[in-house]
Amino acid sequence: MTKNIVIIGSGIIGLSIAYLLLLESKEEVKSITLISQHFPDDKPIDHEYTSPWAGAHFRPFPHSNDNYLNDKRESNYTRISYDFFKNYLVKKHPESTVEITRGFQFFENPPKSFTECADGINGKSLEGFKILKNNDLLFKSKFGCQYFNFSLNAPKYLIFLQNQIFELSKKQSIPLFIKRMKLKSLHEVTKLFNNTDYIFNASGLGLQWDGTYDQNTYTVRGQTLLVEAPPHTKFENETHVYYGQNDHLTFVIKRPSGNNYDKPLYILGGTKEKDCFDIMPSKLATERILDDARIIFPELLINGEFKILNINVGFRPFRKGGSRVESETISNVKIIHAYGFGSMGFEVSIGAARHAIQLMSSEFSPKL
Ligand SMILES: Cc1cc2nc3c(=O)[nH]c(=O)nc-3n(C[C@H](O)[C@H](O)[C@H](O)COP(=O)(O)OP(=O)(O)OC[C@H]3O[C@@H](n4cnc5c(N)ncnc54)[C@H](O)[C@@H]3O)c2cc1C
Ligand SMILES: *[C@@H]1O[C@H](CO)[C@@H](O)[C@H](O)[C@H]1NC(C)=O
Ligand SMILES: *[C@@H]1O[C@H](CO)[C@@H](O)[C@H](O)[C@H]1NC(C)=O
Ligand SMILES: *[C@@H]1O[C@H](CO)[C@@H](O)[C@H](O)[C@H]1NC(C)=O
Ligand SMILES: *[C@@H]1O[C@H](CO)[C@@H](O)[C@H](O)[C@H]1NC(C)=O
Ligand SMILES: CC(=O)N[C@H]1CO[C@H](CO)[C@@H](O)[C@@H]1O
Repeated sequence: MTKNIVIIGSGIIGLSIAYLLLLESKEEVKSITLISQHFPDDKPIDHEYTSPWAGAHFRPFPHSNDNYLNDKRESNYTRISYDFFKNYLVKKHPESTVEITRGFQFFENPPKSFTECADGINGKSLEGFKILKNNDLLFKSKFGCQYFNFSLNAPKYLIFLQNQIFELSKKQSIPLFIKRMKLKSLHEVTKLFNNTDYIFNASGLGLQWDGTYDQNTYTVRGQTLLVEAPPHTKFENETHVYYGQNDHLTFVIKRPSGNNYDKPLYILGGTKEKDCFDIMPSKLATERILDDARIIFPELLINGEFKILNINVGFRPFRKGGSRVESETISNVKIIHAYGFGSMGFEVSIGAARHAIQLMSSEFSPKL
């Protein structure tokens, strides 16, 4: 059976699903309709649209005891994405901006899960994993580790995906419909597109059938600074995350340009604020980031100052208990949910999209 597919959401998750459907899926896709309130080439970018505000890099995490299976599933997504980035995009598509770098994490108060190398944060599944020696520890940190990593330019990567979707659908003569709208509910989709076979729900926070959003989702605000730095610092090939006192989080992630001529740009972060919905940059947060970064990452200073080009504010779409990648049938409509990825939409993107596509194939086949 050929399939008319509707994808809701044009963030990293919705675009990755469309991309992989066209690139590698064996499904017979009849058409793809992408419905979204926002798209990667919007100017200016809305703060409700999370993906373009991301770092973005790969930051592995230990599996927690109380959410072990979910963490394991999400961790698996990140390894699948890493492999795809390293073995496919880096080699075939330099314009994707994906670069492999070295990742570092430093802790002033290291959690046990890190010092004991719990599942998810050890050499078993992390290429190049190493615990740092004392004299390699940054500033006041008591523990640090390193692993191989990637960084990418989030806004440019989204545009790359969109271009690939256009190109691949054309090449394969699969009709692609792009519809910009704010859906009032998932139910509305079936009224607008009455020949829909499958709906992918990649709406970030989980738009529901009845028009509300998943009650378990919530946002965590993130403020970061886009800075220009001197050429050829170590951060060219390294991303650093520093966990200080009082939950101070300070990180630097290269923002690769995809070509060699642009200025060296970095994302300097950042905050993680629950229950804060302010789209305006907070001066206090900016100063906190700068104060910490001045001490921890002084290599980024130009003539003793940070050269700030932009202040980013985005809202990470979290979900209690973890992301939802699940199939569901409502009123005979087959839905595959893929939302609630919090602070790791880019790192899980390829693994999560593949899983969502697998569910489309496996869950809805006629059961005899
Ligand atoms: C400061 C910051 C730093 C980050 N750093 C990283 C990082 O280093 N690595 C990493 O992996 N992740 C990072 N993230 C997290 C990452 O950005 C998110 O996990 C990811 O963007 C979520 O993608 P998404 O596609 O689920 O949601 P979104 O990008 O929000 O996309 C949701 C889509 O659904 C559409 N939509 C929603 N509701 C409706 C509706 N009712 N009708 C029509 N369309 C609708 C929207 O228009 C949008 O297109 C960071 C986030 C922030 C804020
Ligand atoms: C589906 O929509 C088309 C075009 O809007 C319409 O002509 C057709 O009658 C609809 N079919 C059903 C079953 O509603
Ligand atoms: C999208 O996800 C939400 C969150 O769980 C879910 O409740 C809703 O039904 C989904 N939307 C659709 C169209 O399936
Ligand atoms: C980063 O890596 C590139 C490519 O391997 C290399 O040319 C460059 O010198 C490295 N930068 C630094 C500061 O080490
Ligand atoms: C990881 O995800 C892939 C793709 O969805 C799946 O085939 C595989 O079984 C998963 N592995 C684990 C250990 O969960
Ligand atoms: C696996 C892999 O590609 N690792 C890379 C990680 O980053 C370092 C530093 O840039 C590279 O040398 C590795 O090849």
